[in-house]
Amino acid sequence: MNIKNMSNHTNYLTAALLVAALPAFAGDITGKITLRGTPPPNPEVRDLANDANCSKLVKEKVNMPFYVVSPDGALADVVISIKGLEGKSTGASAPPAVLDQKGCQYIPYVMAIQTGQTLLVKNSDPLLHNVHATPVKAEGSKNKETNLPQLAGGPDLKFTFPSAEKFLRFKCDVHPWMFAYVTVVDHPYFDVSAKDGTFRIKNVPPGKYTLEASHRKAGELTKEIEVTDGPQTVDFAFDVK
Ligand SMILES: [Cu+2]
Repeated sequence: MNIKNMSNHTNYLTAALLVAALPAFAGDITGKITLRGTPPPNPEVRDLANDANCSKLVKEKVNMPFYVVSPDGALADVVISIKGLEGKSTGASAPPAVLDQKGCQYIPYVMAIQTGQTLLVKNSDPLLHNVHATPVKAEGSKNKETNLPQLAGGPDLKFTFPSAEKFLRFKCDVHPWMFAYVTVVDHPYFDVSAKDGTFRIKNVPPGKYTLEASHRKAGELTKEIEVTDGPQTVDFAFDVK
């Protein structure tokens, strides 16, 4: 072996060792959202109970889901999202998200999608709904107001939103109590807290970020985080507002 070959061999070895020593490329963030204090009672949707058609579909009492809290204080419908990863949307190739209309209510009440991701709105009711997306007219936002009737058994409606927006409101122009809030995020690193308050954001690239938790009524909380190799837990506790 001459000197030149020996040198090449050493370089290969060094490269292999470097690759092995690199940290994993992503970390998972999990956590739980809780609410301190007793929220005001969710108001009953009397208009639904009084509607001749909708009342046939829903037998139980319906309340506006302003605060969805479990007995142990777990808070649902909180959007948890990382700031600083804007521009990394994979929405165009992501599977569609689904917003259903069932029992004259939007299900889910709060959800989050990516910019460019297809949102399918379904009508599972045997009656007409009118799906009305009402983005705020913010400077620089390309999100468009859209208003579409959807007959019973009609095909799914498709929506996409090019700009990030928090709690973009959907309403129904036939049933004035029907609302849904769709947060649009410009990357895939977000989640919405489940009924047990938990959330999971997967495969976050390493870095220092602000993690933001937003609830329609309780407001916003932020925490500074650093994502490195492996999982970490970040919890948020809201106060009743
Ligand atoms: Cu409706």
